[in-house]
Amino acid sequence: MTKISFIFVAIALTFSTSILCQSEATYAVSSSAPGYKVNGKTSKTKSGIQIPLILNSGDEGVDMFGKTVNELLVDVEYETEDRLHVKISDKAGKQPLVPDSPLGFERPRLSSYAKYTNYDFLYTAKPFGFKVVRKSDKIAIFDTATLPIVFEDQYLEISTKVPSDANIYGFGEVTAPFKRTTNVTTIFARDNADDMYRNIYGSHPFYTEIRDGKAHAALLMSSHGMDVVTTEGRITYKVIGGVLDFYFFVPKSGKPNDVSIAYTDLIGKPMMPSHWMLGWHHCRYGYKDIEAVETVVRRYKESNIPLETAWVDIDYMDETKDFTVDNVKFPLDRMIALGKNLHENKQKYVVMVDPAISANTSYSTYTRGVEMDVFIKNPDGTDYIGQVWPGYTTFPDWWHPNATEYWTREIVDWVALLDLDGLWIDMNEPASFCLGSCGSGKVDAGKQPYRWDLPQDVQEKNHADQEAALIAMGNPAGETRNLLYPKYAINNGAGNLSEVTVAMTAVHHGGIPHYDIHNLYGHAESYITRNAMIKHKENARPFVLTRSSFIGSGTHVGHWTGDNHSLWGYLKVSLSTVLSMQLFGITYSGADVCGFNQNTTEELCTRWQAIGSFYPFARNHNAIGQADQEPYLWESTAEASRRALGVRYALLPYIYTVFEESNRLGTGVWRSLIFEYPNQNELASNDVQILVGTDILLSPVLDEGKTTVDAQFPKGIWYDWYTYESITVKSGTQDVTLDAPLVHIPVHIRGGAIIPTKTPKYTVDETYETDYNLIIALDEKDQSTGRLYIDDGDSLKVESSSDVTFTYKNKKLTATGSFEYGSPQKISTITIIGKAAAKLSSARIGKTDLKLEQANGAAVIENASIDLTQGFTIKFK
Ligand SMILES: *[C@@H]1O[C@H](CO)[C@@H](O)[C@H](O)[C@H]1NC(C)=O
Ligand SMILES: *[C@@H]1O[C@H](CO)[C@@H](O)[C@H](O)[C@H]1NC(C)=O
Ligand SMILES: *[C@@H]1O[C@H](CO)[C@@H](O)[C@H](O)[C@H]1NC(C)=O
Ligand SMILES: *[C@@H]1O[C@H](CO)[C@@H](O)[C@H](O)[C@H]1NC(C)=O
Ligand SMILES: *[C@@H]1O[C@H](CO)[C@@H](O)[C@H](O)[C@H]1NC(C)=O
Ligand SMILES: *[C@@H]1O[C@H](CO)[C@@H](O)[C@H](O)[C@H]1NC(C)=O
Ligand SMILES: CC(=O)N[C@H]1CO[C@H](CO)[C@@H](O)[C@@H]1O
Repeated sequence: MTKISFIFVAIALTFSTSILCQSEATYAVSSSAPGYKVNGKTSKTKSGIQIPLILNSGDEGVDMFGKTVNELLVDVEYETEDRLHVKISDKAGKQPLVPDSPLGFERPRLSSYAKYTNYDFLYTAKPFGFKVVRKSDKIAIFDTATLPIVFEDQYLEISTKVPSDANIYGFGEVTAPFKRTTNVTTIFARDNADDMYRNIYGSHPFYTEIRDGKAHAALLMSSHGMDVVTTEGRITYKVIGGVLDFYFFVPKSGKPNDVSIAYTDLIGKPMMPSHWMLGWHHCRYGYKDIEAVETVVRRYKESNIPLETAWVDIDYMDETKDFTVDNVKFPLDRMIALGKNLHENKQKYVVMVDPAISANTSYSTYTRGVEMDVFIKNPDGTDYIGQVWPGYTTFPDWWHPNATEYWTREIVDWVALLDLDGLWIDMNEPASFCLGSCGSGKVDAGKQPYRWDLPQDVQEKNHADQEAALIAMGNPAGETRNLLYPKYAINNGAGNLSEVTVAMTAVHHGGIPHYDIHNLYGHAESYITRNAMIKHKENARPFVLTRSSFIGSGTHVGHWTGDNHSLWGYLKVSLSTVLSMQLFGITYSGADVCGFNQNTTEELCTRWQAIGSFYPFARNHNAIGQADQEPYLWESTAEASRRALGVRYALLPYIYTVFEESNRLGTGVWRSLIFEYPNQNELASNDVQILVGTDILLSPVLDEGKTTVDAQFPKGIWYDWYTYESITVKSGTQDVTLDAPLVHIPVHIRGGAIIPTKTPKYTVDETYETDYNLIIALDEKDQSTGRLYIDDGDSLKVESSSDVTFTYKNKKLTATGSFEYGSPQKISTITIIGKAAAKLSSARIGKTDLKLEQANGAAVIENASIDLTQGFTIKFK
């Protein structure tokens, strides 16, 4: 048996109180708590060790915000070479866990431990504290030793030491800069229009830290509400339930990308999009009728701005009820015809569906749900009623044994009827407009006004009534915790936990209070909806876009960052929110281009279309009542869109290849510079330039009135996409001011890359019908490499694919790899850029000469017509 790496250090640590000065009492840490000590023998388990703990102060806990749990177990599992699992739980096993299921999180089942690990687990016995140490450089990447652990039924606290000004990325979902600074990040799913720094739709208690050029990461697997305090020298978790279930990711290389790979090894790899999903999407809440949508599709075409997918928001519904249409404004025959027309033009069709179901006995989706008994319950067993767009609603309980069958039928019937290509699932935090319950039995109770439409005094009265009703509803059977008002009030942007959502005391199947699985609701709906889409079309990659997400959602669905605002600040922060999603494994993500709420301006929309054209998921979306923002409305916006989307569509084979890598490995589609150049600490806060994969660098204008960009370029040669002009950085990084007139977005190709492209056409399909082209961008050694992945672009089970590596070296281009993909694929134009390219005058493949010309500072072969059915070599002179 190989040795398990742990060291028993029986030295009591003393806690220094001098570092605990906190200005805001709420965020103070519990230096006064007694902590725990090891209580008896550490035992070996199948996959590691188990350490019993007992309260350090005899039997008196301080009950800071809940009931102290006296006896704990620490299960340490050496899961893989780069992943360590440390779970601190109550010995009695009463604390609720994230359900071990696809609707929660499916844990790996281990029967052995990793024989070699990149980390050591070290602990102290009295008080108990632990460290995770990276073996290669002995750095403690997680170290709880400065503060006592607190473990109460409704309050858990644990802290780790970090260096000052630590490079912390992650913790979300939050609308904030990419690198997290001193602040509190609250994690609790909430419907809110991208309130800066506050909790919004998704829950991801995960972070990556880059320290001295090396990265590691930690996940707290919890579905409970929490505050994460990132402050000078420390991260503190303050969680209102469950257990302390940590995973640490310590790749040997210390490369940030390897952290993403290790994280997604646990939570699942990001979904693989179809070709068409990478096209441009357009949507708006507030199109007044189907004709308005048809007009948009037509005007896009007249303006020659690519449109791949037309979306319809809740406007199409009959009184905003799911799976119905408004017979006057969006009659069914016209809705069906829209889909047919789109498909005839090789375009796609997506509509919105909300989880809340109108409590209306003449609505069959509701009555079927009642028959199958699938809705969330009040503590007394009656259906729980909230309020969403259609008025009083019920909410499917995804954990009910009938829920999957129920929802699948509703989805499949609807998607088949309209011949939809995808679904957009919104309001799944879940959002509800009452405080907790709107009252039992509100069935067929009419469509009451929305809260915000009422006079202030009426709103206040209603709120007070709802609060009283909520308290009167009482706790689920056997529940002793204070679910409505836990003593530790997380910094929830909505106030009390049951505000704008389902009551914490509402009950899911098996008696689970909503309190324990609130953050999983949107994730569970995502999983079931995705499978319903697969049921509809067995072998098409399902398209589901969700608002609320959880650890692992990216395996099933994409995400848009929610209801942002048409403001310059939101344009800027959209880049960091999309970057954070990449870390969470939701690589297919993007923000509403031109902004959702508030009126956009021509300049803002023009700049937003330019960078938005490169979001992994790229869609213009606007809110009801706001100024129109279709990109064809202003000449500058139209021109910027045509140009930027021209680049995106040209890059589709490259972007698709990056997605394939993301799907296989877990790496980001969008990447921050620091993740690719971790040793350049001056890039640590740069969240305004973006790498698509490793080879395409975007430097957008994000400020009003500016026509230049102050950009940072890392070491290497960077070629301007449009002119092939180069910037050479010999070492470190270089600041460069780039020209960026209104319709222009600077795009650079990394020297050393070979980029596969296509000739951009109006739709993705038409673009894919053109031949492949290659851009060979030479590095300082006149070399470069690149990869091209090809499959049919839509099958869930890929039957055949090609995976080609291109290498340029010593004036020779070689293509090697696998060439299984059936349909004929050809390479047409090959463009070589870089100083050495100017000296090339001829090229040969086998015994055939290829015509090579010098044009615009590049050596170009046109109409090469090289079959991609086997490897080849081209020799240049
Ligand atoms: C911290 O969050 C608050 C909002 O809660 C925000 O106003 C402030 O700017 C943030 N501070 C930093 C340093 O990011
Ligand atoms: C599931 O639905 C059926 C009706 O289709 C119902 O008879 C049954 O009670 C439901 N199951 C549960 C667990 O509620
Ligand atoms: C119930 O649905 C029917 C059919 O769509 C509709 O006419 C009616 O107004 C709805 N009733 C309520 C109370 O919302
Ligand atoms: C939260 O609930 C408490 C207790 O009922 C109440 O006093 C307080 O005003 C509520 N807070 C908000 C923001 O509604
Ligand atoms: C926004 O645009 C709408 C529609 O053009 C207009 O009615 C409204 O007054 C504008 N709002 C503001 C704040 O300018
Ligand atoms: C490549 O083919 C196109 C269209 O067939 C033609 O217009 C062009 O002149 C050709 N270029 C070269 C260099 O032969
Ligand atoms: C950062 C920012 O611009 N926040 C704004 C978001 O939108 C709300 C509502 O319009 C404004 O009040 C905030 O200032």
